[in-house]
Amino acid sequence: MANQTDRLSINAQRLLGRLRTLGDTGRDGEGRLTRLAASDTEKAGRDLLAGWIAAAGLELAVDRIGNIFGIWREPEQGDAAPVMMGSHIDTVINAGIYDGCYGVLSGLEVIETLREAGIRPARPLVVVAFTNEEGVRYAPDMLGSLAYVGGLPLEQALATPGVDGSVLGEELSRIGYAGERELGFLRPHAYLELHIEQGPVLEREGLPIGAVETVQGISWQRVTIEGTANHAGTTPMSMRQDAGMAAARVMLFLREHATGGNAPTVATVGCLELVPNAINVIPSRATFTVDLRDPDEARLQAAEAALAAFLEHLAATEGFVISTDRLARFEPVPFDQALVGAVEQAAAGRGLRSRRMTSGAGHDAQMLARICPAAMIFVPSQGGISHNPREFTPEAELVAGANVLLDAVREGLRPIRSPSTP
Ligand code: HGY
Ligand code: MN
Ligand code: MN
Repeated sequence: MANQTDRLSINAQRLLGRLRTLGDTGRDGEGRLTRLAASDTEKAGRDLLAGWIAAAGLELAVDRIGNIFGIWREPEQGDAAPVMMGSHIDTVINAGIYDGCYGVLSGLEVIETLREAGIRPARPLVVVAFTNEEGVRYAPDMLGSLAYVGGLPLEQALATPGVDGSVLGEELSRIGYAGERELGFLRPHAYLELHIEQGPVLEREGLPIGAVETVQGISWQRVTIEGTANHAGTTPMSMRQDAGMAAARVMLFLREHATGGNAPTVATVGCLELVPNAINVIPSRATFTVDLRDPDEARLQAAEAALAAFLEHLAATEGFVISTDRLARFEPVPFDQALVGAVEQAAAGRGLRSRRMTSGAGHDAQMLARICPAAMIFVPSQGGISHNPREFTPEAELVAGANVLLDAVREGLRPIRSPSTP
């Protein structure tokens, strides 16, 4: 095994420079970064990535749902299944620069590093950026990778309506990323995703690497509560059917349910709209989203059932008309134990301590796990902050994570021939 000095490592400045450049793509007049799926700002990010893929000498491919691939395949590899690395470059609203982008750019960096070192892996290597991982504009999240693995029919994926009244397939055509390649045109030998943790665990334990072995379950739904508009001044409290107050009671119910026991259940109401949204009118309608998550499927189902019962109670006792729409539902996903072990070994090989852990966030890897061995590598998030412009990971930790990805991929690839490099 190579010692630390002559061990092959990624080009840190190239990776960090690209992270900054992509991180500056899609900022508004106040400097806020937002690259929602298939938007003009995301197109700018896609164009930048496609340029780097082409400049690296890889085959650039785009599939029917807009997933972007950089493929390194040498003739002697024949039709061997590739090792795939990737994540996403779409962001939430007013985002940080690392979520998703770090994994895509590190995958590209690993490929360029191996090519420049003259190392010819036994398998093709592929880097991918999946469409609409965040799910902010189009639900569900991880839509591009879900469609890729056959979890969502292409026509249904393309017809997905956006929160802004757009349609995903039309937007992909408009920005020039409705590609030709069929979904699933590459069936990976394995998939490895490097990502920031987006939570507090690694930093709290002083660990540089997380070997992710599961992703918790996710339940997204939209709730609509219909009440009765009335005058804010003249209507006695006993005569109101206030949809806004009903929504507030649902939020408090969710908070109590999630914090009541010592379970790791989490509940979030991230979107809320009141109609008619006027200062002196009792809201006739409240529409809001509920994001429930739990690493245990039975507990997640129990949380969904408790919410449904509370909504029924509200309707029965106060006469509200309440409806719900399912937006996303993914059970907890276990990753491939051998691949998780390869991550731990790659970290140890660099003298880096690691721990096995569950991902609180959803990731494309949980979809790829349906068709091939998949696992993830985490690096710490400062203060556990993410989905926030204050998202930050120190450069040394970013570089360490990318080198662990390099070694984990390399371990899995018997070189056909390699020069004197170790
Ligand atoms: O919602 C998530 O966990 C991810 O950021 N899409
Ligand atoms: Mn992400
Ligand atoms: Mn995210």
